[in-house]
Amino acid sequence: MTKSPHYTLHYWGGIPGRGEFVRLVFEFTETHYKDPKKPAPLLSNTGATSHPPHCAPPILELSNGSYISQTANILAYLAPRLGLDGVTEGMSAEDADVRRAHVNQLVLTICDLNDEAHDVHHPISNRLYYDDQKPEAARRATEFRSWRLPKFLSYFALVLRENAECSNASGANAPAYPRVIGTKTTTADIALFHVMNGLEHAFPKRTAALRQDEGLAEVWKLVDGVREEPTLKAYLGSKRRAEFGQGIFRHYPELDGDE
Ligand SMILES: N[C@@H](CCC(=O)N[C@@H](CS)C(=O)NCC(=O)O)C(=O)O
Repeated sequence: MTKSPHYTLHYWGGIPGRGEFVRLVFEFTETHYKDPKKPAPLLSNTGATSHPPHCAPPILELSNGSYISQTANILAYLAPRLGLDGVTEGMSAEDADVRRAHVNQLVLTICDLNDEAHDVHHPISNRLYYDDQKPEAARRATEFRSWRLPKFLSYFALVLRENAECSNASGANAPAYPRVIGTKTTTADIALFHVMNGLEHAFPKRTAALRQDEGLAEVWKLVDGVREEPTLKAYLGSKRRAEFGQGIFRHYPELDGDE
């Protein structure tokens, strides 16, 4: 009998952070994983992980003792194994490859948005405290709220509107809420939910205003649909879910505003 794979997620404790993209994928699919929250011994140390060493967490440890890092790369590895790559029965190998690449393209774009949200409160350096870069953070926040965030959300709304496979699906095949690609949940849908959830925490006024924008309605339908998925709902209400706190998505009222 072949043993089912087991996974250990190595990420900092106390915040959801980038580890949460991976955690949500495991939680959604009810995949067992360990989460020891002590990544430091694995960093830049081939003795602990074999080649190549890892620059920063999240790092995923696989059943065979290999380790992989970079959030989007981890999701690209897990997506086909957990049925979250958008590939459907009967697709040619070539079409399946393209589908996986498209899912990864969207995940990478979501990671870009994640990084920009982080850089609002740390525009100069991660090594400095927020208090040491407040004027720069205020300028960055204005740019983010007024330009970058609407640009990203308009892009994702476009992706959702243009997903004809999903909007044309009818009857039993019609999904209850939009998906970014195809009709089945992919890692990109889960990642988009996570970033939007973080943005709602960090920028409650700006995201509330953007909820009123009819052109972005599809994005919020996806966010609210993923949030209600039974396995994720149970996880989000559990003690395993860390608070956003002092992580990537921080709420500083002075950086928020409705425009
Ligand atoms: N592009 C990487 C970024 C990884 C990253 O910045 N990890 C953070 C935690 S969320 C970290 O610990 N960084 C330490 C560092 O960059 O020195 C990814 O998506 O995994």
